Amino acid sequence: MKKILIVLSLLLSLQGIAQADSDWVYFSETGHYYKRFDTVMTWNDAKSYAESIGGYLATINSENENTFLFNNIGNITFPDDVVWLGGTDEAQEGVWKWVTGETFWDNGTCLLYCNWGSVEPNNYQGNQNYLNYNSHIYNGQWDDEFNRSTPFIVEMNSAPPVTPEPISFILFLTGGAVLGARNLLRRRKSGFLPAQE
Ligand SMILES: [Ca+2]
Ligand SMILES: [Ca+2]
Ligand SMILES: [Ca+2]
Repeated sequence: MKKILIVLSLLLSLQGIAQADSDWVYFSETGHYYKRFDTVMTWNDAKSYAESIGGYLATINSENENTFLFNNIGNITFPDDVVWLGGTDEAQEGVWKWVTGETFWDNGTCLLYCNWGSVEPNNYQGNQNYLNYNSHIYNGQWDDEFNRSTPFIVEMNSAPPVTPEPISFILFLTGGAVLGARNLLRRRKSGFLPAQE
């Protein structure tokens, strides 16, 4: 139970250091809405959260969309300089897809719109598979990054509904883990499993 409380207080303190999310901003050229969420999540959790509210991690299909997004909500300096976008090459190294399915980069060849920073995607340490703006290094150009926890941008094709705050979603995700931990403790107490610290 003590461990569960530690996990919950850590989550709440993470929420505490989060900045205010951006407002939803509307871009007339795409007819879409965009919002930066400042509760930090791994790329995969951010993707799940975006889908849970009817959107998706932002996809960028033109110079104008890129400029609009970066200048309005993508240029951040907290907790560092990284904000997730909806691209990944986790399925096949070097082949970058948008979360909406299109392949935009195939091992050095741009197939749609691309705006990589000078040495990107560099797959640093063989383990960078997630697209982001990194305003510490690049001014609106793209980087590939490790799957750490950062803010993220959600895109919606139609007007966004009122949505639950991401902290509720994190608690929902960890709810399963908490229940699992409780069951494990019960099984340990009953002698079913040896304790491993
Ligand atoms: Ca888009
Ligand atoms: Ca990669
Ligand atoms: Ca990189």
